Amino acid sequence: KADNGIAIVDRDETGVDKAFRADVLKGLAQRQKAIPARWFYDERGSQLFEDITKQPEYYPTRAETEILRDRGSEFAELVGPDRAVVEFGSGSSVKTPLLLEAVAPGAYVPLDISGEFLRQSAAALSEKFPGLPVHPVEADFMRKVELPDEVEQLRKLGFFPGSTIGNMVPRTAVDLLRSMRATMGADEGQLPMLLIGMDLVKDREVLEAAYADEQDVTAEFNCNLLHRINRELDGTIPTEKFEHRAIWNDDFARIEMHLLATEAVDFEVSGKRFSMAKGDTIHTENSHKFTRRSANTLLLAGGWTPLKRWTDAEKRFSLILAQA
Ligand code: AVI
Repeated sequence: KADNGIAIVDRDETGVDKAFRADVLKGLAQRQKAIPARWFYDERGSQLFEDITKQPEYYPTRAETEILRDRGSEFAELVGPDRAVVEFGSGSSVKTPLLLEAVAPGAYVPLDISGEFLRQSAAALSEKFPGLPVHPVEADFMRKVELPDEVEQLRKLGFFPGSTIGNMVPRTAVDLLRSMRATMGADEGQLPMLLIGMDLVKDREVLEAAYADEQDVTAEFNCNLLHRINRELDGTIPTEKFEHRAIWNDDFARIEMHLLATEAVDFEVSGKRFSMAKGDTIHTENSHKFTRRSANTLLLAGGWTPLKRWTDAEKRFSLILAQA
């Protein structure tokens, strides 16, 4: 981290991302192998995620967009005009404009760890909303972020769509919700609001299909992690001996993605040897799903009081407005 809090990718002398290597080596050494989902998103992974959102089985993006499109006037009434919209993540080209059109903000502040994504989406947004001050901040929003002086006097509305909160275990999700409060000045007496997307518990078949589409785009997204490890960390993983699995874990109310070894395999990563028996898996992602009550409980644990909740017509996905 630089003094100003900006996250910088820390590479060794050969250009390897040290945090990626540390997470992979630690995760592969565990009995239940596991690699954090954040490492899916290299250039190819980000493109594959975009493709996933267009698959017929993957309903969350369409359902959330429907709510943003249909309920804008209701958000606007509760939120009021001239807020600084603070987006946690660099924004989607479809969802962000829908929110900004609805709430008539005084400024837009996207926060993202990747300066590249941030600059691209901030430029596209400025073009679409010529009168709107846009202040991108390159930072890790899992911690408190200093917002630009220009928005200090404006009331804040946090925006965290996509049910990305569901990719975190509850302990991490609560830490993030508390960091959001701190970033938006809740501890200094401001009363920020938060509009957050949370996917809903539903039939196992619907959920498992959303994470195992017919076209195998999600399978490719999952397997891309193995290709990334081989390419960036000198890996020898026999990728053709792994299969994608998406399984509903009912105890923890989450879809788990795994990479399953279809036969016994031995491989190296960064000079370290690993072996897996047939049927062993690498756990690559959790995607928690919520009920009205579990969503509210998580928000309350993170310091946010839910005010109002909207769902799409088929009740698959929820957007919740909360107050610090
Ligand atoms: C980014 N995140 C909310 C997606 C999800 O649904 O959990 C990531 C994803 N993984 C597989 N498909 C989509």
